[in-house]
Formats: sequence, structure tokens, C-alpha cells
Amino acid sequence: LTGCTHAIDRDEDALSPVVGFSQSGTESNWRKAHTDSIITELEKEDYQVLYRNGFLNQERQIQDIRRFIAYKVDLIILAPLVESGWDTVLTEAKDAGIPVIIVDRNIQTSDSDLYITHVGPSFKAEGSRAGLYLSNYASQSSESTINVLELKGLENAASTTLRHEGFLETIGRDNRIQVTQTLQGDFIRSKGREVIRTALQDGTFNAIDVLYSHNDEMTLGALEALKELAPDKSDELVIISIDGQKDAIDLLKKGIINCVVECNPHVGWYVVNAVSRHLSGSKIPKEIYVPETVFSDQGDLSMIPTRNY
Ligand code: GYE
Repeated sequence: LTGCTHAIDRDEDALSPVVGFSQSGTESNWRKAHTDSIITELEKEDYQVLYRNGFLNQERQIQDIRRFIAYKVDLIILAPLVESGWDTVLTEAKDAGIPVIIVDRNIQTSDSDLYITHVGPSFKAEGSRAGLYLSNYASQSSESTINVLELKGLENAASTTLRHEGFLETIGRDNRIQVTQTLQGDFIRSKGREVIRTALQDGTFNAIDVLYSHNDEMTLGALEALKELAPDKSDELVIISIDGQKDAIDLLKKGIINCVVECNPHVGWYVVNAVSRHLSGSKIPKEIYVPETVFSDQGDLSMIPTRNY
């Protein structure tokens, strides 16, 4: 199989099972930590891993899955870029008798038998945790309105839709909090920087009190734009971010970011556990959530474990 970092010659009688892993991309340190965690834990358990990077392109991921099917892997792990559009290729995997485990973002499908389980965060809970930080903040504030700019991740990605839903549900308890502006940053730092720069230039950013950003990369981009065009604004702005990359935690410690909702990339152990249990014939739950927490200026920042991503 060409292009795999872990390419091997397929020996059908080999004892260790072969797992094909289609990752959506390499857009953030979070994503790289997620990839490393899965590959490291699989290899620890002697699985042979075929890794493919989808370069943020669903068509490429579909082709990668087809390669895995042609190669007759024992199991496929898919970290899907977007929610929909997987039915055809997953039906091909099913017809070939190859089980599929979804990791990170969820998929939407008409046939839930097309995958064994989903292993990843509860994105809705992450959105609620972000909203909870803000409604607690609001309860201590005497402002009559709190205007939020929501910087969203990629459209049609579960981590975007559910982080949005969970947040809205939670802030709805306090009608002073309103999302007055929504921008799309696709989870990419440069895109976050561009859209915030435009909002600063056209003046729409002036009325914003809170930045709720769906990931750290976009938050870092937004902060670059603020530094360039409105250096004082970031002091008064409440900034809520998601992931927990090292750079964001450092800015939380400096008092620039107020809250970082953790999204846990260290899912490898959970994924391998699901793979092994499935391959040994055990039934596994359809949804496996990984543990996550929240870091904020309301907590003890010295307790945050050292970040390696
Ligand atoms: O938050 C972000 C990455 O889907 C959980 O994707 C993932 C998100 C993560 O681009 O950094």
C-alpha cells in the first residue's frame, strides 16, 4: 500500500491483525496528538497499522478506505472530516466483512450497522461546559447585555454542530447572553485570524463582550488579529476556547484566555480496547466517551497537567 507511513507487506497468515486508520488531517497539534495516541497504542498491542492522512478532504478519505478494503485489512478506524456522505464507502466495507470504528467526530448514517462504535468526546457536553462558564460569569456581572461572537469550526462536522447546540442550550438560561455574531473559521488558525480581522475592520467586533471559539487554533488566530488591530480589546474580552493545547493553556495562565474546555486527544487506549474486544468477539457499546475536564480562571491553574501538544 503506497503512501502509508506504516506500509507493510500484507501477509494474510500473519498473526497480528492489520488496522487501517484514516485520519482527517493534520490541522492542529490536537490532531497530531490524536493520531499519535491511536497509532502508539495500536502498535503497543502489536497491531500492524496502515495510516493515511486525508488532508482535510473527504474524497481522499473515501479513497483511503477503498484502499484498505482492497488490501483486506482486519478493521478500519475512521476519523471523519464531516458528518455525512459516508454511507456508500462504509457499505462497501460492510459487504467486504470489514468492521469500522469511528473516532473523534461522529457520522450521520441511515444504517447504524455500518459501524461498530464511536469512540470520542461528547461534543455537546463540551459546548455545555463552555456555556456554563459563561452563565456563571454572567451571574456575577451587572451588565444588562452580554454579546457573544461564536467562532465556529468546519460546517457539517459533528464537533461544530454539537459544540454550538450544547452552548446555546446552556446560555439560554440567562437571557442577557446573546450570540450576536457567528463566523466560520473551519477549525483553522489562519481562517480564524482572517474572519476576526474582517470583523475588526468593519467595526462589527466593537460590540462584542465574549469570544466563544470552537477550538484553540482559531482562538490563537483571533488573538493574532486582535494584537494587530485592537491590542487593548483582548483584555476586556471574555475568551472561551476548546481543546487544551499548550499555547492556549499558557494564555489561560497569563489571564488572556478565560476558559479552556478540554477536548481529550489521548483516545488511543479506548480505541485499542474497542478494537481488541470487537476482534475477540465481545459486544461493545455503540458510544464510548472519553474523559474530559475544564480549565478556567475560576480554578486552580497550577493543577493543570503539563501539555505535550
Ligand atoms: O477540537 C480541533 C480539530 O473534531 C475534536 O478538530 C475535533 C476538533 C478539535 O481541528 O482542534
